[in-house]
Amino acid sequence: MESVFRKFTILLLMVSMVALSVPFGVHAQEPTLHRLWVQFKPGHQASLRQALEQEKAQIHYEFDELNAIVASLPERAVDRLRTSPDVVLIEEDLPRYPADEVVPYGIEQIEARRVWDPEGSGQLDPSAPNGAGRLICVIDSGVKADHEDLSGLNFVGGYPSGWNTDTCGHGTHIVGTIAAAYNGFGVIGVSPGTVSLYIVKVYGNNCAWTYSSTLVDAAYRCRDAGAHVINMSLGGNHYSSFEDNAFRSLYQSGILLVAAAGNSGGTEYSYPASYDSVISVAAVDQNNVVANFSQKNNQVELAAPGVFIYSTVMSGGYAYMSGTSSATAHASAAAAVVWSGTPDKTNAEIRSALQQTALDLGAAGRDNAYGYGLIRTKTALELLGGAPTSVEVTRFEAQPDQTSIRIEWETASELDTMGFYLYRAESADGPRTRLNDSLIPAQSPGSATGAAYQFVDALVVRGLSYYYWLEAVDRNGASQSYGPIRAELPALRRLLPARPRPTAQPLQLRSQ
Ligand SMILES: [Ca+2]
Ligand SMILES: [Ca+2]
Repeated sequence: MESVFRKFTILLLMVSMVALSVPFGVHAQEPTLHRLWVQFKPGHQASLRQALEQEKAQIHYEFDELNAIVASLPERAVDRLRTSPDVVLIEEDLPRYPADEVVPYGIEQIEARRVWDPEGSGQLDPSAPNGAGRLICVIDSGVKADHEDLSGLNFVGGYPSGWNTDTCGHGTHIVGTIAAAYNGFGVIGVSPGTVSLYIVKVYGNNCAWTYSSTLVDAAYRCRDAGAHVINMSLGGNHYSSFEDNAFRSLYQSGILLVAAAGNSGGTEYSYPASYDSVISVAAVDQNNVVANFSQKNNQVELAAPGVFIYSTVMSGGYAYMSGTSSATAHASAAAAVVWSGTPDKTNAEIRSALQQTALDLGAAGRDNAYGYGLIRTKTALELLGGAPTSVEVTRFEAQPDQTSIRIEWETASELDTMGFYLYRAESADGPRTRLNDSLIPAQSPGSATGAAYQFVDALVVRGLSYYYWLEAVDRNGASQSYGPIRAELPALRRLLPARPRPTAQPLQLRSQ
């Protein structure tokens, strides 16, 4: 560790000498403009505007109700403005960002995103399984296939004609939970836009009921379409020997069957969930507490989120729905994600892995409310050996110090960590410069304990925003990118007196 520390100190000093002569020179030519809220004294609006115009400020807004003008002006002008008799207060005009895509809580709760985007970057990890290559057949009310968050999905077909429309909304919500696209808006599915889907529409203009024969016919159509998983967010409380036989043979043919435990809140069986060949899924809330409506019996096998689930609706928007239906959708898609990472496994092996790795809830061991417990997608994948190597960065932050910006990050473990590169740019989409010439190595490769890292970027100019990215390299050489995160040394507090010249500081790498 000593030698590593020294090596990086030298490296950064070398980088400093090169960099010092370049960016500082450029920025000295053009004074940085500060975009500010300037509050004027009542009655001084016109004279403030005149003063700003004399300073060649760019005026963006005048808010009469707030006694304020928003303008961009050079630093020296700000100094003069501070002592102006027209001015009450000067504040920075702060950035406000657009609202992001909503990640419904269930996606995190069942460890789905930890499989395909562990760092939450908004980009799929190219080496991670995500359901691609598996086919889920959804037997429901059809789907609004032209919904903005579903239209890009991999629908391989459906039955009957009109399967791609939905007149009661249930199926559209279920499909959104299974597979809504990871596209920056709307919601995200457990399989983020990547699993293949076949849709069998068994309800007409209401979502009231269908015959068991129609359900069996639908399931056969799923099989004929090549389904790996059949999602049945439906059920009824009378046993049918025909259904039982049909589902047993479908299971024996290699298809994973998933159905809703039922929403009556009682202990009665619900079919098809309560056939031995079918996984019966209970609903839990965000706190892993079983929903009061979720049926509890000795056929309940797994639990998944099913209370206030946010997903796509047939009006084209998004809404909440509760039910073991939604829990079923989470379970089906989780199974597809696991299976896509371990395509050699059988349906029975996937089912067994989901049971073995479930988070035990309620009474110790398997119980009638939660079954084996909450589905854990990533853990199931790990059990089957299908998890990709990855570096899980749990914290990545940049903080201004007196004269530099301190970048810190931590890993959840060092099991797969080889090392890191840091990159910097002056805008979120600007050209990036790598800050370290050679890899910042993992502190204890192979350790199950995480580590903390620090890098001091001393080559910064006050008042400029910097964007940082962290590239984490795993032990197979594959990398994942984190960021950008943004930081700047505040200019305003330094307006008086004149700003000091930034000084370079050696890089620090510290062990935890
Ligand atoms: Ca989306
Ligand atoms: Ca339990």
